[in-house]
Amino acid sequence: MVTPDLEVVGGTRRVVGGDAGPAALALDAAQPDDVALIAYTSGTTGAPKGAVLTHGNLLANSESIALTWRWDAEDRLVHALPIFHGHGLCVALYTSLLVGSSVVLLARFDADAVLDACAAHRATMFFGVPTMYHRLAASSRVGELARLRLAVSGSAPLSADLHGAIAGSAGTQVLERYGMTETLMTLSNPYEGERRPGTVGFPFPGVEARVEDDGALFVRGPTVFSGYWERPAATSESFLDGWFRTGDLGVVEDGYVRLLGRSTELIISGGYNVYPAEVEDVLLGHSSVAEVAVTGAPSEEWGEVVCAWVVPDGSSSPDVAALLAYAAERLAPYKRPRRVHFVDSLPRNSLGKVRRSELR
Ligand code: MCA
Ligand code: AMP
Repeated sequence: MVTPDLEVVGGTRRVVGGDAGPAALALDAAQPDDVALIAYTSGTTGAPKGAVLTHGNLLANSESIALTWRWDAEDRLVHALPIFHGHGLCVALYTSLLVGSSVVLLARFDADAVLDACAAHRATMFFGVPTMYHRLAASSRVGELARLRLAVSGSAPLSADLHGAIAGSAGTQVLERYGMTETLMTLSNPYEGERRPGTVGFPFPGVEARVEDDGALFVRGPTVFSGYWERPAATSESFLDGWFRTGDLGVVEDGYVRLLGRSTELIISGGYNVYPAEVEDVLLGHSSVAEVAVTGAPSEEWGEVVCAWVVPDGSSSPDVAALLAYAAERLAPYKRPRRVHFVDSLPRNSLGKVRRSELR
């Protein structure tokens, strides 16, 4: 086995030289525009699209995060996020690797396990989705978050109430930031200065953001991907004059961006994305369903939960349990409806399209 040398460069441990051989050299040869990662994200039709991220995108993302959040080699991050998404992989893990800091990897999120790990490893940082903060806030140990220098929330909206609850019981001002798989991290509340509850702050270094009159949020900068893998039409639809159309709606208040929802029908449950079309297609396959529309219903714990509005086909009496069992065999747990409403008909516009806003 080859043992590479370790060199300390400005506090960062790097593997250099030794007789590590051609494999190590090949890694170093990657150019900024070379493809590093194809991250799959669902589309409005439910069909996954591969977001092509380059080495340059990943590096820009980690460098701007480290700079903005004052992340250095002394930091210790408690990590309980899935590493198959940008949050757990590109924000938490890659930045730790770039900076040369330490990570305590937990197999899954559990409020006690996170707080135990913070204490046992003298952690300085925790990153989570709002559902995790909701569970931490409900714990009698929430005050222990005070030992961290930084707690970050992202992937879904952190309500001002939850922000306030954690500030009230732990004294911690959770730092909320915003990003997407396609753009990596683009907006962040400040490390120093006011972290304004209910907002996602300002652009990261090198990133530009703009909100149109209709609220559409556009971003551009070195973290923004180059396009979807082998999907030129989807790629050109998502850019306007070089700016990426996020699909999120916002407003700028004193320079802070406040998100107001999405222009698409995406449901975000516990930080996971659910596209109504995929759930509707499955439910339509059940013999008792004539028509169905799926929406997100507000939930304090999950942000949103999946809600199905079903027009029964009339041949048998509606059976929620049977429908949920059918869905459970075909959908990942976070995509399954938590609520089912039987209705006589779905509200539709003159073109026949379901008016989801009337169902919510
Ligand atoms: C689990 N369940 C869910 C979810 N997760 N239901 C709805 N929404 C969910 N997100 C189901 C379980 O399957 C189970 O169903 C029931 O809920 C209770 O499970 P529980 O044990 O309480 O849940 P858990 O396993 O503790 O998971 C909760 C979680 C998890 C830890 C909050 O959802 C999670 O890790 N979310 C993070 C997702 C994330 O990293 N997203 C980033 C993507 P049953 O009772 O039927 O068995 S966005 C991104 O990456 C961009 C770049 C960004 O901006 O960050
Ligand atoms: P994904 O496509 O899985 O990368 O999810 C990206 C989406 O997550 C964004 O388009 C937003 O809708 C949402 N998101 C990420 N961070 C936040 C946040 N801090 N507040 C509200 N929504 C967020």
